[in-house]
Amino acid sequence: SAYVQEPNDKPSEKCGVLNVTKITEHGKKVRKNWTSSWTVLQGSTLLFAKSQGGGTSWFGGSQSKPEFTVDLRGGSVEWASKDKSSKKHVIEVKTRQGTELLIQSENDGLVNDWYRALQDTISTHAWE
Ligand code: I3S
Repeated sequence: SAYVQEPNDKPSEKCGVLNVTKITEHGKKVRKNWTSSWTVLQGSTLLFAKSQGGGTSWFGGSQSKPEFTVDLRGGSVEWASKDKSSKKHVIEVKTRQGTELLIQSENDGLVNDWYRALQDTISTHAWE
């Protein structure tokens, strides 16, 4: 499925369930801990909350506050190389704060959409 650009320039908003792990924090390697996370892209911020069941939970709901957020401004997104993970369809996100994340799904169309959305976000907010 193709990523569809909104016709007008409203702030990017996208959400869904992805498998996520940090691999680096403050520039230091950390142990992988793949977790299914409810993921929201809101403006230039990427937010993660614990995924609840089938992924139908809404972020603003009472039990799901974000566990973790990253600022994408000045960051980068690329397809993770094979040595980063044995999984398929893995995106590597690097932030200016020295956090590196891997995000993944078995659904390649879904991951492609996220890749495009994250790249668009980073280029849109490059000069802030
Ligand atoms: O990059 P690694 O160390 O091979 O990552 C794998 C490990 O983190 C493994 O956990 P433990 O070694 O802590 O038991 C995970 O279960 C795997 O999923 C990790 O590798 P993948 O290739 O799935 O990202």
